[in-house]
Parts: sequence; C-alpha cells; structure tokens
Amino acid sequence: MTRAVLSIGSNMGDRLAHLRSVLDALGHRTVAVSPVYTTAPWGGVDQDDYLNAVVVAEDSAFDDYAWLRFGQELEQSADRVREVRWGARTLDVDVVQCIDDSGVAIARDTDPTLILPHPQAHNRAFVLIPWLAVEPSAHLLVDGAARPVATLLAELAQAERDGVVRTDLVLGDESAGSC
Ligand code: PH2
Ligand code: MG
Ligand code: MG
Repeated sequence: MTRAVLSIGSNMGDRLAHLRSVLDALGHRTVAVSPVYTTAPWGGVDQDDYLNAVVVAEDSAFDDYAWLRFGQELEQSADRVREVRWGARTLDVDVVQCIDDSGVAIARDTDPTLILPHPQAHNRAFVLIPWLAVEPSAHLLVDGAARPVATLLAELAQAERDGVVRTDLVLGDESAGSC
C-alpha cells in the first residue's frame, strides 16, 4: 500500500477536462482533492496560465513506480507530445511524494525517471498551496530533512505565491475531497 501526493496541471486544450481525467481514472483510490487554482507559468518558458490541483490517492497494490506509470498513461491519453522542458502541456501528472506501508516517505535519487520526493516540489507554490489545502500539516523531505510544507511555502517569494489563485472550479466527487 502506498499513498501518493500527485500534482496535476494543464495549460493546453480543455484544461479542466484534462484534470478531471485523472480523477476519473483514480476512482475509489482518491483520498482528497484540492481546489483548482489558476497559476502563472513556472520555470521561465513563455506560455499560457495553468490549471493546477493536488490529489492524494491510495492503492494497496501500487508502489511508487506504479504511480509514475499511472500518470504517464494518463498523459499519453491526453495526447501529450514531447515537450520543451517546463513548457506547455495538455496534462502533467507528477508524483510529489509517496508514503510507504510504514508511513515513511520514499526517497530516491538514483533513477532519473523517478526522483522522490519531486525535486522541484518545494520551489513550486502551484504544488504547495493546493497540497496544504488538503493536508495542512504535510511535511516534505528537502535535502533529506522533513520540513513542514507550510514553512516551505512561507519561504517562497510573495510573487510566486501571488501567482496561484483559487478558482470555483470543481474536480471529481466532492465527497472524496476536503475542501
Ligand atoms: N508545470 C510545468 C512547468 N511549469 N507552471 C505551472 N504554473 N504549473 C505547472 O503545472 C507547470 C508549470 C512542467 O511540469
Ligand atoms: Mg511537472
Ligand atoms: Mg511531469
């Protein structure tokens, strides 16, 4: 059994439909769904604003690689093409953190296809703000030390935080979320 924190984003096509496709695929595995945010593009590539959200999900048969494959399959279903690094995309599903059976965050840094926790998560208000909305006391490993996500967010520049704006858009079944 693992519990994954997934960051989902889209800035091409029907952005909300792309995010919803993740909730549809997760089904009963969904533990919590954040609100949807419009977010200024992060990473220096000129592109349209994103819709972003965070989903917490559990599956008794999934290890961390299964979550990675799950996300990649959904990205392919959304017709995502090979893109510029940090550039526009129909759907991005990133595994931010994966907690194992014993409640320990899995740490990986040897396989470039899956680095855990996500190496940029602590720098991204578009990940931290939605995550805090569903797990206010969440912690994230940064350089091997568990840090409160709320502290990581407070350390980001105000301009980064201001670029993340909550919407009234709704993803999936609200009864599974904690809005
Ligand atoms: N994803 C990226 C690059 N930049 N910016 C925002 N606001 N949201 C994203 O999901 C995003 C991004 C590539 O993973
Ligand atoms: Mg990403
Ligand atoms: Mg990605």
